[in-house]
Amino acid sequence: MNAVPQERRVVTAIPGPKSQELQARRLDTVAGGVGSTLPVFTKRAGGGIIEDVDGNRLIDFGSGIAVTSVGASAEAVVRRAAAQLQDFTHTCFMVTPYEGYVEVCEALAELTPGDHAKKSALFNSGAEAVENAVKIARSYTKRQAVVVFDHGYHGRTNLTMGMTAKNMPYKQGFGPFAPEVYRVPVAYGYRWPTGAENCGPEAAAQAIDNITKQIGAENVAAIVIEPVLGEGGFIEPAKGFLPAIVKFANDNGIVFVADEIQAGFCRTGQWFACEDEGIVPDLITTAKGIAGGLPLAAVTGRAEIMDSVHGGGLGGTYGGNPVACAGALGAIETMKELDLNGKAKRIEEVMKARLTAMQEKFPAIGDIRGRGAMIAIELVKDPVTKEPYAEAAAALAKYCHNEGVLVLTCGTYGNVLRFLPPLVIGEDLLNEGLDVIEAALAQI
Ligand code: PLZ
Repeated sequence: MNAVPQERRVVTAIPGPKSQELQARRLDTVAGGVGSTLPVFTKRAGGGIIEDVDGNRLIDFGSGIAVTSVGASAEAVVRRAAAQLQDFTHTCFMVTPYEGYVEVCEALAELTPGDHAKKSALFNSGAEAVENAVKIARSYTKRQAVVVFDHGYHGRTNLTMGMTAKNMPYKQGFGPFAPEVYRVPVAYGYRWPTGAENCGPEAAAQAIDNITKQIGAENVAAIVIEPVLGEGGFIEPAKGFLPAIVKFANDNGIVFVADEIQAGFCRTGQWFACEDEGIVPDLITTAKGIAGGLPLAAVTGRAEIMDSVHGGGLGGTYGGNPVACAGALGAIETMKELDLNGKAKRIEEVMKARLTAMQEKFPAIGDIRGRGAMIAIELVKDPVTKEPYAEAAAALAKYCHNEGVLVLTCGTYGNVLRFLPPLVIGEDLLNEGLDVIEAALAQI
């Protein structure tokens, strides 16, 4: 078993010579459109550490974009997936089914909010789950329009690209986009003109007004939102916004879809981020954290909505692959056994306390936000004008990378530094990563 030493170690330049050699080969053969945050090539990873081919050990504040919440080599994930590999790699659930798929759907029914009858369908990627949630909502409502939000992110396929707000790099040159996708305002408290206090109800009223006046509620099949907006900048919709949108959806026969692909599975200190305001979505999309790094995604929801689709209408060759399902069962077992919701809450406590202290020294930190192990700082040139400071986010990330701490940026304005450590990270590593971030802030 791979037991990566849980310590930061920088022994070469970042990236080191072996990574640079691999990067040169990569540039010759991998399409230029596929980027990498940091071209150090991974040798092994686990707990809170990524070890590269040059022997550097980086503190992982990215989790492969919120995927390896249980670590990148969690014992139960590896054990169950390896055992499944020995038995069979694939039959295709649509040809001859297997138990693992059913067990994952049972776990999803148990863990997702609400005590109504639920059913699930499994897929390979987050984007595929979102696409299928829209298919299911359209089939159920016999309507076409899909409502999404400013700063939302839902994927890179044609439909989900159209549902995603940000043009560069996701959409530029890739149109035309699917029709019947409409974008409305979201409750972004930090940047709401009349202040965060008023933001929830005001933004909900604006969104609902746009829907009723510009689309017509009776034409809307689904409202799709991330309960904490991820790629758009870790925006927690201001209090009151989500419940108002859910009520509007319920009152108008619209399917409310929570895209929990990034925020779900213990990441925010709850099984699902929408639980924070007691929201029970009609459909939930999951991926990323669900399977400890193996590709799996799901749509879970009210049985009558899920079952409105004709037999054979949902599927895909690999959807719910048996190895990925085994990995998911291992990841869920780990989340329960190690109380990773509790761990995520503790990570929030440590991070927010340290970041709040840093904000007093460094006015570039305009906002600190997020929940659990989904925490970010928004960087601004001036705390009054709140002018986005993307250069600072890039410079901070570069400093951290050179010092052996892997951090990611995000946000519509590219000015958000986000922290997504594996939930199993040791508190010493967490604090050491924060020390490096503090040193980086002192440099800019
Ligand atoms: N919905 C909320 O966060 C994926 C994308 C990174 P896939 N986010 C990371 C990138 O640059 O491609 C995501 C998400 C939410 C949907 C998706 C899409 O999930 O598994 O990447 O298709």
